Amino acid sequence: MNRFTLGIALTSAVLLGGTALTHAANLVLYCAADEAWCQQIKTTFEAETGITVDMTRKSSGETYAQVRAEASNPKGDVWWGGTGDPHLQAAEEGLTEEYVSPMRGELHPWAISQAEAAGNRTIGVYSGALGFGYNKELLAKNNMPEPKCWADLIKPEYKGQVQMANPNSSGTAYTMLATIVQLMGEDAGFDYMKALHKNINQYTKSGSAPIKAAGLGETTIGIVFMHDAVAQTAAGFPVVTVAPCEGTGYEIGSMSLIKGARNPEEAKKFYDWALTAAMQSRAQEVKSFQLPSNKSATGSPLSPDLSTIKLIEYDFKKYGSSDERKRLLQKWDTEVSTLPQ
Ligand code: S7P
Repeated sequence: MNRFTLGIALTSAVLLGGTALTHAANLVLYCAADEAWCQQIKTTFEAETGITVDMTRKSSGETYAQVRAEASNPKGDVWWGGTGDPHLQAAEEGLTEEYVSPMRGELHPWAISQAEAAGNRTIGVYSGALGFGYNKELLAKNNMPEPKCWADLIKPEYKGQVQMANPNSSGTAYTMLATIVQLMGEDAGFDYMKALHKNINQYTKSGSAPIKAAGLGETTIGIVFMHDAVAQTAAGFPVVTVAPCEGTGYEIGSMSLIKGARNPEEAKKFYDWALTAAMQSRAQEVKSFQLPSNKSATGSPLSPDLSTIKLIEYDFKKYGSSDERKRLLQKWDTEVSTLPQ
């Protein structure tokens, strides 16, 4: 190589290197599960692919609202996790992209049904049942009976002792509202929510916050997904998990590609990766005890066993539809949240 060709080769290498740097692969991830799990996903995906991830953690309802607000100028690429209802609503509103992953054959039927219900604009990544948890030390200290059923939570002895999230921001709390309506019928369900309101000490923004507060002794009871209550016990807090005696609803935590994403190739790469057994098996390392959607993923022995819990036939299509979700939330806003306590 003479001096001239060497010069060209070096210049090209510098230019190519520069180009590679300025176009560094990137992915904007909206993550709606627990913060620790979202962080684990970000760092593992970065380490395994070299793709930099810009991750924001928000609750399910908030993430949906953000995706909707940004629809004319999308900033996010993938929306991973959070309850399935807002993912279904986003699919119906054309906010998310159709995609059939080559990983699909490895998933449980419930994860695929979620995709089919949304014209392949979302897919199930995990599942878990709704319930509540309580702080056994506080309960004993205040001589309160052990709550076992939804019906117990509206008893006067629990006044100011129950915490749940606001269903507008939280997928957990929306699942609770939709569960109560499906279990009791709409009129009786709203009467229940009004009675429960009298016992609520705070509506939090995030769905898992009430059981974290129970663990710390800031509330006696928290209405949450059962896996979030189990996580507090696993972390050493005096929390007992309850599967309500009347039966309960459940979630299909979902993942969607955002329509008009700026990094569609990286988004699909993430999507396929997030459906692998290896990725899903790591959730328990950060005390996320949902049931994985990949049939070969290793779940935790601490995960609540859905086959032993009385589950309702949760109508995901109806309660994830745009009209129904808006209608129920509006009704809760006007008829429940404004009531005096
Ligand atoms: O913490 C895990 C988890 O319960 O959080 C998700 C939840 O939708 C996000 O929190 P919000 O209730 O605040 O929306 C659930 O999907 C998940 O199981």
